[in-house]
Order: sequence, then structure tokens, then C-alpha cells
Amino acid sequence: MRNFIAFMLCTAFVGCALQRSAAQRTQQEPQPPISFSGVLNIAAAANGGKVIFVTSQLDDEHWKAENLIDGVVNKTNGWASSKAVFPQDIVIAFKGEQPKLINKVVINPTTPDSPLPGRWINEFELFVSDRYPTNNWKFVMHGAVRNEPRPQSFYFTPVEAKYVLIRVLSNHGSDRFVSMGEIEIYEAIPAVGILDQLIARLEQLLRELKQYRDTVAQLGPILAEMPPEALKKFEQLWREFTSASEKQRPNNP
Ligand SMILES: [Ca+2]
Repeated sequence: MRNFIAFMLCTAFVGCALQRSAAQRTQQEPQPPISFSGVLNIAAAANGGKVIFVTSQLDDEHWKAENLIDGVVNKTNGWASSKAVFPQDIVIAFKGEQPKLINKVVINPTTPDSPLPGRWINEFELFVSDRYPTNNWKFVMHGAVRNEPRPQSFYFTPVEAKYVLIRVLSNHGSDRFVSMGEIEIYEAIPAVGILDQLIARLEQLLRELKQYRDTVAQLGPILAEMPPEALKKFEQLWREFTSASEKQRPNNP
């Protein structure tokens, strides 16, 4: 059982590494990841998030911007712009328009369309602000979403935000419109002490395992065997974790 868990964690680790290497190729600044992220998607409507501005939407029923934060893909269409004209801006605020320290955005381009028409979001920029409306958006990062039906994570240096602007710069070639299924935003969490940091890393691994499981479910297995470097990384992490746990036991000097 333990070997199985180790294997699953390692494959998740590799899936994560694959995604990060993709992000690193496209993210221009700063370098990810900087710190750990919370588990609550604070952009979700269910958690108080709301869309407060969108440049355009194809219609007000099936392709409205609110579909970006409804927590599902494919059950609703997602959002689509009215035309393939760029940029397209989407502004999201958090519950009560309170400031949050954030360091991760997840974009899932999946809509009922296949990737073939090239309508899904490609390049984008992320900005934040403590007021809205404003002409003084703070640049956070530039990234590109692969034309693949899965959630794609982008990490950045923790930054405080009341309002988050996702500026869509391109799609994957369609002259009709640009679309995507879901946007998620996560808080940066402080990790105090070695054990807390290790727990946060393990929790991060588990979250990425779930994401990897979803990817495999959508695309089919992409790893024939467990790469040895992934096993090494996991074993090192596990050693650090058990060693730190030992040190923190009360009967230990
Ligand atoms: Ca959605």
C-alpha cells in the first residue's frame, strides 16, 4: 500500500513538474513557485468571488463571464468573447471585496468545443489592484495556456489584491472568438517552521496528485513508468518529513 501511495505521489510530482516546466517556458516573470498556496479557490462564486467586469461576452445566457467562476467545466459552456478581438479583460473580486495575498491562478480552457477550432485562451497577463475602477493596475505575470482540456496552474510571487485583472491576449488561432471554462485563484499561505513547511509541501503534492488524476482521466496515461528522479525527490521529502516529525515529539530533547 505504501509503495502504491509513493508511486501515486511520485507520478503527481512528475505531472506537476511537467506542468511547471510548461509554465516556466511561458511565464516571463517572476519565477515560480515562491510559496505554498491555500486549498480554497477564492475566485469561486460559491466562496464569494464575483466577476465585476468583462470586455465582452458572446451572449448573456450560455457564454456569460460568470461561468468562469461557477466551479464546473463542461456542465456550463464557460465564457466566450463576442469576437476574436484582443485584448479581452476580465476583472474578478473576492468575497466582500477584501484584499487577499495570492500566489496562484489556475486556468482551465475546457469548453464543450474541442481544442481543434483554436478558440481557447492562449496568452494572457495578470494584473492586480486595491481599487476599481483604476488605470493603475500592477503587472504580476505573463503566461500561456496550452490548448489542452485540463486545469493549468501558474505561480507567482505573493501579491496583495482586491481586484484581479486577467487580460486575454490571444487564442489558438480561431477568428470567431476566445473562450475558456474556469478561472481559479488561490491565497499564498505562510509556512512557519520546518514541519509546517513539509506538511504544506505534502499537501501541495496531494493537490497536484488530484489535478494529475484529472489530467490522466481526460488524456489517458502519459507515464509508462515512474522516473527514478521523481522517486528520489519523494523519498527525500519523506525523510525530511519523518525526521522533522521525530524532532517535534514532546518526549524528544
Ligand atoms: Ca465554469
